[in-house]
Amino acid sequence: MPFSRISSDLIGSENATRLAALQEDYEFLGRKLARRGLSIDRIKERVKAFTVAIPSWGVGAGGTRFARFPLAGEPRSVWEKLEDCSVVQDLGRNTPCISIHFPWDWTDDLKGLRQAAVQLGLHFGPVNSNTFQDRPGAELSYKYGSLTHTDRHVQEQAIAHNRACIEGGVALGSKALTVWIGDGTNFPGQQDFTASFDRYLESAEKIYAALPGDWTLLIEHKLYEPAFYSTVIQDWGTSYIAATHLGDRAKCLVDLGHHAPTVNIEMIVARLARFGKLGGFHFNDSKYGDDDLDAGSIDPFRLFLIFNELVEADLRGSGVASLEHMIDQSHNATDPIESLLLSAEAIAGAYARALIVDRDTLHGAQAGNDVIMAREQLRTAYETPMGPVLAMARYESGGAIDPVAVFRVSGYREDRARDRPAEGGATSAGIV
Ligand code: AFD
Ligand code: MN
Ligand code: MN
Repeated sequence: MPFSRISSDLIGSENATRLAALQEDYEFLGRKLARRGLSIDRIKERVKAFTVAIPSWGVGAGGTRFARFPLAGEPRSVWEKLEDCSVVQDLGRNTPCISIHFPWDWTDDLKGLRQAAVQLGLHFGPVNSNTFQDRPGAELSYKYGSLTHTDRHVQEQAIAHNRACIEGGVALGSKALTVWIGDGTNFPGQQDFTASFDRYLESAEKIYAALPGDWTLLIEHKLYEPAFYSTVIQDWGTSYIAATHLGDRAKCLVDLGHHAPTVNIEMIVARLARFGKLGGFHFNDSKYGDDDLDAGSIDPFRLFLIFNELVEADLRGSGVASLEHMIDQSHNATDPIESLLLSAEAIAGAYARALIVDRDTLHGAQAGNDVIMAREQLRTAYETPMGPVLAMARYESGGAIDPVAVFRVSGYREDRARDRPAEGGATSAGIV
């Protein structure tokens, strides 16, 4: 059976079996929140307005340095990735945006791609450039770096690729370019730290100069990997220096998995937001490093604390709405569609919980150094089960009360396994 969207009839009939219970739970939670002076309906409306972008690479099976295990029915082209993104959006209703990756998703028909997306109720978010791999047949290699390479010709090739990404993004209606580079070294002495960063700034200036006026350049840092001794854009400090050097339209992108273990990411978020340099997120979760596990699956409290800072930033006038919220995950052991549905829900749930923090009491407790009262405000909000708000927001937006259940009943993956026979190596392999 060729691709067709999950039918609204199926979503409707599945919802009918769950609606009464949802209404009961929603009313109960509404009464609980009302006792705290909160309107559940207002929170639901804020949740409905919140969206997070899907990475095009996230709908295929990911992999590790050791292997990639293909998934029957995974998408083989950017067109098929769109189809899977539309399933996530149709069921979950908070992921209408796709962040694509060039050259992985390159097609000569970008206009057609944009139209196909619109027909599926989708649009394109930030474009990701890729100078961490060599393109087959490329003239010059990125083995020893790209934007920071010692050879000016390699730098120029990498800059030209970023310019091409901007042009492609313009055709798709994107408004941002995300740049993550793997440049760095494996051994002490291999490169000069200062000269490498100077070369980065020089290259980034040229990319920044090519940005259309309404575009943002998002600089993504990561502490290590593939370089294991030093990385040029390794932390938020370096990212902040680069973004400040480049100008107002350069911002920092925080990928949750790109910090050393135990680093206080929510505090980084607060700092960057305060100085107008927070551009967006790559949401995921991790236990050890850049694990790219599903958002909220390891440390949901940290996700909540990040949103707590975003809500605080919102009160100061620089918050959630102006940021590029994206997922960046690698699904090696699950069906990517199911992982993405649950991740988007976990992210929206962290936001919903942050919205119900009693800010006046929190700020009063902070001012009075009432430590217990202050932390209690966060704990109380975090422990409030906001599932009914998320489910009601989805239901009222035309989505599924239980998206994973409907996805399984739909037989979508089984159908795709039949009409998308594996082509071998069709999706990007390895770590993403
Ligand atoms: C890499 C990086 C980073 C980036 C992604 C897509 O770790 O997370 O966002 O690829 O370019 O794996
Ligand atoms: Mn990332
Ligand atoms: Mn990563």
